[in-house]
Amino acid sequence: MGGCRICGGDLSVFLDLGRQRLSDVFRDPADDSPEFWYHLQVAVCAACRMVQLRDEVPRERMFHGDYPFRTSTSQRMIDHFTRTATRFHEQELTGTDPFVVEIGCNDGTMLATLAARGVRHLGVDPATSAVADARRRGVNAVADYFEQASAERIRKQHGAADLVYAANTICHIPYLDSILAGLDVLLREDGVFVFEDPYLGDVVDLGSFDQIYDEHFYLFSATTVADLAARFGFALVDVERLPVHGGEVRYTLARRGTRPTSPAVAALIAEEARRDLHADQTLANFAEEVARRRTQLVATLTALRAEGNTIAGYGATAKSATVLNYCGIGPELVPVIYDTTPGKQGLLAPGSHIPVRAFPADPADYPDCFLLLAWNHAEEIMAKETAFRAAGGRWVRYVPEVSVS
Ligand code: DWN
Ligand code: ZN
Repeated sequence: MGGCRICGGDLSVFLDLGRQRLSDVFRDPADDSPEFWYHLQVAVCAACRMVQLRDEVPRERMFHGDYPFRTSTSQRMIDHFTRTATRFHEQELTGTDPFVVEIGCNDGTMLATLAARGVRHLGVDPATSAVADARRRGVNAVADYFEQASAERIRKQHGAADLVYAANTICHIPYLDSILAGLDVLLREDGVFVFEDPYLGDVVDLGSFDQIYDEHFYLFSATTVADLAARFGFALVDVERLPVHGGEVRYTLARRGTRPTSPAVAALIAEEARRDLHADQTLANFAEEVARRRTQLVATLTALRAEGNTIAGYGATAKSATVLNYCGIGPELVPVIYDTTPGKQGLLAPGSHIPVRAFPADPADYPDCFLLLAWNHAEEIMAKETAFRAAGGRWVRYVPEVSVS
């Protein structure tokens, strides 16, 4: 087994989610070529306690021109990023002619607000089709991977950045040494690097094991991010818990000694120590809960089908690849998944080969039960689907526990 991607320490696997397909590679039904697979095992480092995947999937296989996910498929996420951009504009981008870079800008949902306010900006994302969508919104974006070499190019062309931001991107990148070296080149002396990703503490609390898939290489915490920052001359100066995507933390890094540290950092690190978040026993308990969840979910779906109910998946999320393939759920239990993303419709979900379709135009064609694969958008979805529930429809959930209601 290779060592920790951060410190080279020994890794120990605490959760094995089996042979998995790439979570965002939806398949043409006519394609009969062998499907790429990798082994999804989750490990913790004995030295720095960073939780990470044991195997690394080459980035070009995951983040390519046809990457189908679009940030703007959720109104609640659009609102979140509009608020984020407004706050940046008011608090961080207050100097003369400020410059902001977003790593993994996707369709430009966050940068669009800053572009409309005339702020100098650049989005960087390897997904060319998402970058094309961003440009259509009036956002300056380049199709590229962010790393030390591209950071040097950006610095040369645009000058130093006041702020570098990344949402749901940094946990996707195994080579954080190159990212932090790139930030060192690109950031102004007193600039900040702000990123937000799923929080290990929430994943453990909710048993949301589907936050683990090829793209989510790390599960961060305040403890491990503080350690990571210190290794590269940065300091973790602020943390903020976010209610999006089932619980995330927004981390703010600055060059060591350039910014005061918020008391929130020590408070979250202390809470993680108090609850033994990184302890082998905590992680082993989490793995046991994942196995229980699988047994309960399969039993629940099997019983619903045996009673004659029709079932459809709600949201062909990347996360759902982990759940469906780990639980062995295929078209015999869930014959279709509905999703609003045009780039996923008409294709087959990775591994399970469940067809992905647009939602039925006529609510009479809705199933008896929806398996809520986009559980992280539950609030938004429930508000939109009141008629389904009113007509007697039921929701099957597996986060934070298996339930039918
Ligand atoms: O980290 C990542 C997150 C931010 O986005 C990436 N690695 C990939 C992707 O993960 P995901 O696919 O699990 O994200 P979401 O936001 O949970 O995906 C929601 C899916 O559900 C999308 O395909 C859109 C769809 N959807 C829908 O059909 N109706 C979503 C909503 C809110 C809806 O009402
Ligand atoms: Zn380590």
